[in-house]
Amino acid sequence: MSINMTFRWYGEDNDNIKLSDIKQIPGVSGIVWALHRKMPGEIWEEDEIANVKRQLDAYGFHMDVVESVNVHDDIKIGLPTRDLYIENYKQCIRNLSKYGVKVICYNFMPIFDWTRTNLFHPVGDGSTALFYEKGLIRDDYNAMAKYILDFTEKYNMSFPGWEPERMAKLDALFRAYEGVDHEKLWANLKYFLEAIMPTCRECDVKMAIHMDDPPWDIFGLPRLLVDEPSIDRVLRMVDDDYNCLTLCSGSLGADLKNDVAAIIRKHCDRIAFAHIRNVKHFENGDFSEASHRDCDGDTGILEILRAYHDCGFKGYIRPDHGRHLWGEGPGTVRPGYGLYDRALGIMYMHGVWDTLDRLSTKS
Ligand code: DNO
Repeated sequence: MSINMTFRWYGEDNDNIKLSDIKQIPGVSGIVWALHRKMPGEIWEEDEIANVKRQLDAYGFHMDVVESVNVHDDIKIGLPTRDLYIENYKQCIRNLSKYGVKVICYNFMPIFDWTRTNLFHPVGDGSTALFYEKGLIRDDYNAMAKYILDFTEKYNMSFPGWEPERMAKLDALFRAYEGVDHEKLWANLKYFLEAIMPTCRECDVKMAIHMDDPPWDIFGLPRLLVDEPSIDRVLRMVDDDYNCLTLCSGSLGADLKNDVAAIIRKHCDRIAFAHIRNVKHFENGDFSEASHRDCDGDTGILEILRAYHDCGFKGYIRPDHGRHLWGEGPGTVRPGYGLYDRALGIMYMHGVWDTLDRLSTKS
């Protein structure tokens, strides 16, 4: 049973990794891409999409998965201006579908996307990885944002979800989210999804919501997609084949109570996109990201892959964050998105998948 393996790439002038490098990793069929210079709410124009398509075509990669078309804060907050941004979002869906896009990965996290306290934490073997120090995420969101923004400024690298333009108005953004509690945010997500589902159907584009990372509230901001009940809820709330998941094993796996493999078995047909990432926990609540090898973390990578295999998973898959290896470090690599460890992750996943294939044809 074949697997649709993909690799996230930030774009020609925005990533030190070249498509020609990715081409040398065995068994990668497509590139997970985005127009990273777009602000949430802007329309992705056809000529801009066509330009990326030309680049990917030259290497025989498909462009079926976009990560991410970011959702404007006004939609998450539920302001009257949301309808305008929803119209723009629909136009993005239409434009993307013309170039073959099948899945849009997005998130509904208020203000921040993934949150870590150290981007290059020593793993102990000479490599570094993204790290979350629980004690550092308390009240002072400005201090944490400053750490990330100093990094992006120093290395002239902006991260999706951490756009300097948005971060510059952080206090105002926090004020705008006052009163947006969990239920309000759920209602705003429902409003957004119900508004765009007809366009998704018409264009055959699946919306695949990413889990919240980490899967708990931070800085008093509500986070929704954190565990099995919340995943059940989003799928039931808008029960449509085009309302799907980006099932991120590492985001969910940051909370040891989550049984990621069980969630996969329950909802496999609604998982459009699988992110495979391994996480290692420490007793004080801190966690570090780890290699994809099962025993290097506590996420249960083997059981997760077995669950996808057993269910006949038909979606797209990619290695998620990797460690930084062999000279990769600040300035040479996007945190979590180096070449080598993600390539090793792919080979590990292919090894497991091929073995499961072989075993299942023999039995
Ligand atoms: C982390 C990524 C996320 C993801 C967004 C989707 O590295 O998996 O940042 O792209 O949350 O919108």
